[in-house]
Amino acid sequence: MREAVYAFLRECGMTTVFGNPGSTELPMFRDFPPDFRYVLGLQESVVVATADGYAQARGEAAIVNLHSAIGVGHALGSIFTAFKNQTPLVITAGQQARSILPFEPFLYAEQAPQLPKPYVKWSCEPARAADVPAAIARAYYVAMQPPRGPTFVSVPVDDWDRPGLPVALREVSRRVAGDPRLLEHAAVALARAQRPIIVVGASVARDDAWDEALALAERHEAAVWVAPMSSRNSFPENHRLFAGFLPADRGAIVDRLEGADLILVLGAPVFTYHVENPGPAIPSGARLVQLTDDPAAAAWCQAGTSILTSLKPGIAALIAHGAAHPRNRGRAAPRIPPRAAPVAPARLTDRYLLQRIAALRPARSIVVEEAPSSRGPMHDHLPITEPGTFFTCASGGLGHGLPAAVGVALARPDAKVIGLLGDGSAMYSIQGLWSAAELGLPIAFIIVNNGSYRALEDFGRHFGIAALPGVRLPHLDFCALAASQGVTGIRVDRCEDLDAALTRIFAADLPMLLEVCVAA
Ligand SMILES: Cc1ncc(C[n+]2csc(CCOP(=O)(O)OP(=O)(O)O)c2C)c(N)n1
Repeated sequence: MREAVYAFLRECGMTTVFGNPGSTELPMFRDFPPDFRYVLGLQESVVVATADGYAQARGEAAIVNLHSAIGVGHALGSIFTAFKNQTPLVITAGQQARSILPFEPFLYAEQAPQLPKPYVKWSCEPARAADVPAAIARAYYVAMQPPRGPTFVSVPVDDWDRPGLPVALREVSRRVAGDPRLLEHAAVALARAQRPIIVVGASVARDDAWDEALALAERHEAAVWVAPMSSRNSFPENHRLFAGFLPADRGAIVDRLEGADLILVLGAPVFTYHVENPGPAIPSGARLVQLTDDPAAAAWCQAGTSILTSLKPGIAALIAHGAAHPRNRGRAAPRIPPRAAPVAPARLTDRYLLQRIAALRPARSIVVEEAPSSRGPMHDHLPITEPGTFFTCASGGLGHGLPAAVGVALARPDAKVIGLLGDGSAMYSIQGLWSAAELGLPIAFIIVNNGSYRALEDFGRHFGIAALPGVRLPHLDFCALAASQGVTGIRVDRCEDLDAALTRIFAADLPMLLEVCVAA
């Protein structure tokens, strides 16, 4: 059976196996084919997040192997994130041998296919060893169907050395096409709108529809906002029509969208909220049209029309329908909020750091961000202007960014990867530094060290709490943590030293870590 699985994985291009091994999987790696490589992560949440970054950056599914129930348990937070990220992962996990399953053996996974639910799209433990290749093939096709996401196959350890039925790679559609009638209505509504606003979400980037979104916005002279908590970049943030980032707050969203007569949401839910706030979802007088590849997001959309479609063909259909309505040629220019003013080098703040990263980072470099309270300053001072150059997690689950940067760098050796990480966030998956060092990936890890869970301190004020326990992070030494894993670290706590340090880590051909001690 093992040969049949490897033959299928090879055909799909899944020749990089992300894993952390255990006794219940070892026969999977007997005669490990020389054209495959194994990427070792030192904890399973790191393994899955690394695979997530790799799969997203390639736009193809990645294969992961975890150790029985405990490995899946460790990985579950990252599986949740991969589900929210719509990242195609085929996750296998070891199970005890079939003949001893009734006797609750050591490392046995009880109800193995249930364990990662509901954060996998499909899961199974095949009834026979012979069916494992077919199960993995199904897991692959499901992972790649929109909305993409992780799938799971539990494999009893004795199966790998039993006969298996080979499976051939089939062509299975990876996109869905929207209802032409609804798309036509949407195109007409857009052409007739006096003040259309476009909201772009991560599915625009995931479906490689950057050019289409740009062309549509320019055709209709529509202001473009980024959907709340978007995990990918879908529009040039230095474009004259770029309006900014919607907050994850119902009332604040309505304020930003006020005055629109048509809100066209491309590839995002309507909307992701982080705080309670009563009231309508969209301003009164506005009509909403959503293009989404996610049937669930279409079903719970709070207003208007939802069109289930992959984003590239969906937006292309809106463009193909025709030019802006002649009546609208003379309509008022879209309202674009003013850009943030530059910050002076008075104190080493996260804002100043982000401004210098923007000035010094290599062309086409990719930012993988997990620095919660620096997200706003990043939006203000580090504009992302090219497609496929920004990743963060859609789930809000910390521990994704550091290993995801490793996966992105593995997939994109042509680009400098910058891991922009909070001190708290980095500690959830600090073992990822070891993988970066072992793989020799020239990632620039930048730790925004503010000595606290600053976002929670800020959030405490939302609940009227002035002082919170458990949010201070003194005594962490990131240079020492890096050095112990084979990564060179430098620490900076003065504005004067920042440019030289950034220049050095951006030029390095091995991973480096820059710990920036920032003022409040
Ligand atoms: C796995 C997980 N645990 C806890 C949280 C709650 N949480 C949200 S923001 C945050 C603080 C992150 O600290 P840091 O990375 O230092 O960034 P800062 O807030 O200081 O910008 C925490 C703990 C979370 N989102 N995910």
